[in-house]
Amino acid sequence: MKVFVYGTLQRGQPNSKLFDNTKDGHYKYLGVGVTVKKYPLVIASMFNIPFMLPVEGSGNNIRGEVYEVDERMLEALDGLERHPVFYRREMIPVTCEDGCVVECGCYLLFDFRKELLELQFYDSYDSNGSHNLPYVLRSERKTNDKDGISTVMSLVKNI
Ligand code: PCA
Repeated sequence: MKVFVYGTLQRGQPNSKLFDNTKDGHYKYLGVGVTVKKYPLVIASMFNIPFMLPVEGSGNNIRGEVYEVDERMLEALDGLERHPVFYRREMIPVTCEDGCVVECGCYLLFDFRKELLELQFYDSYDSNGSHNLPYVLRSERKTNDKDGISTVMSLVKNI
């Protein structure tokens, strides 16, 4: 199955190492991709987490990376992204470098708080970009809940 990643899972970004745990299955990097549709891509919460929001036609065509992953790797990615509780994986069309359009799984934030639509919309994500909002690793989050996920959920989702 193909996945499109646009955030911290991209090469050189804070969670890209996940792809290299071979006990979590296997992957093949297929190249850069751009979403066929426009979406808002925002950086939110005190941990500066990137979220693509399922509002088609608003925002930008998002640039990311396309991977072929096996079943085990997909499970590992779903685990990291807490699909379907936190991000939810949905199929979206993506244009690859060769111009072909492929359907890819992509982690979007559903049931998000409407305030997120007032944030700046990006067209690609780099934790160390000029926005000065570097991603805070789960291991570095100082919250009462383990890895800060419940804290983040209450900030960005309507739950
Ligand atoms: N990880 C997933 C979704 C957002 C994030 O940080 C990704 O890179 O696509």
